[in-house]
Amino acid sequence: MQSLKVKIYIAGHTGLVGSAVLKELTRKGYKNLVFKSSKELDLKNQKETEVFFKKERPEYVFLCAAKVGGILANSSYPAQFIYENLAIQNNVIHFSYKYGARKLLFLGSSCIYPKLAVQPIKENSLLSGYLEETNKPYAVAKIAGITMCQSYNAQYKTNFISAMPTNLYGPGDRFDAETSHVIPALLLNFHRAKKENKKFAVVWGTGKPRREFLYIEDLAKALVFLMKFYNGPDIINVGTGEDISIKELAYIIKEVVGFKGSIRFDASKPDGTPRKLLDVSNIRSLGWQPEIPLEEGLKKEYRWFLKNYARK
Ligand code: GFB
Repeated sequence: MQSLKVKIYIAGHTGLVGSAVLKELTRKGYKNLVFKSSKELDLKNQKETEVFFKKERPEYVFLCAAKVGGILANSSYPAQFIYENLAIQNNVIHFSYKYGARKLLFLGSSCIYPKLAVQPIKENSLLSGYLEETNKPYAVAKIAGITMCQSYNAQYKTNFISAMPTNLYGPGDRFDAETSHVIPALLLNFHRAKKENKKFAVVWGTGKPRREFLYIEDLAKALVFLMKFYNGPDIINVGTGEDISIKELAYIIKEVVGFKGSIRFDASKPDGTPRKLLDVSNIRSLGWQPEIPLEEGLKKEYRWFLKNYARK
């Protein structure tokens, strides 16, 4: 990606990750960007995807298209999570190879690592233990994608790299009480509780699990950086290297939103993995580091929510 004229395809450009990557590439001055909405091109459909790749022949591919969701969405729709992710990545990876892409970046997730992995989690702990049950179908699909990239590199000499981002948040998130990830769910939940003058708001689980959160613009910068400079065969973690308990997070979000009531924890809801803090020494040693602290990122996301969602 040394020239600004190279043809770059962003798969999933309307999602949280893809839209941030598109924005970052535009900001950097790349001029030949290709993207299609899921209505125009269904990446689950092998024929449609092949026709697209045959015509466009992108040189660089950011594979950001995926079926994603929070802990409850993952456990409620396991079939969709495994099928849709396998189908999308199968098609995009294979046709990127078949139609000569110079490089592809595949996105995994920190949930691909074993539930009880040693913390902070190093890249080499992949497949060293049992997965967390609530997101096993999603994790298995993502592990298949990583293995597919590595297998194509080994057999066909492609340059397909895989990045493992930690939990993400920021403008472009999906706000839904049931299926969102924890940050948009709590912003929405506390916002509604504030509007309705509720005495308390409910947070799922015990509040004890710890999570690491990366602001979406920091991730987009990391992905463009990796596409330019990283060519290794191994997966690479992308995170902040710091985590926080869900309880601490809930209290910060309560402040950001300005909700004055109290917080109750509903332990009948799943906690998921107790902790998943990534070891980010590899990407840091290459020269990338995050810029946006959690509280600042949460304020930006809440402002975006107020502008885009609150009146709907
Ligand atoms: O964000 P979340 O769904 O992702 O949940 P995971 C994180 C933690 O927040 C869990 C708690 O311990 C939840 O119990 N939590 C508290 C809430 N209140 C809420 C709420 O209102 N909504 C949600 N969603 N959580 C996902 C995986 O796991 O992480 C995906 O299922 C993916 O596969 C993603 O990898 C990054 O970190 O638990």
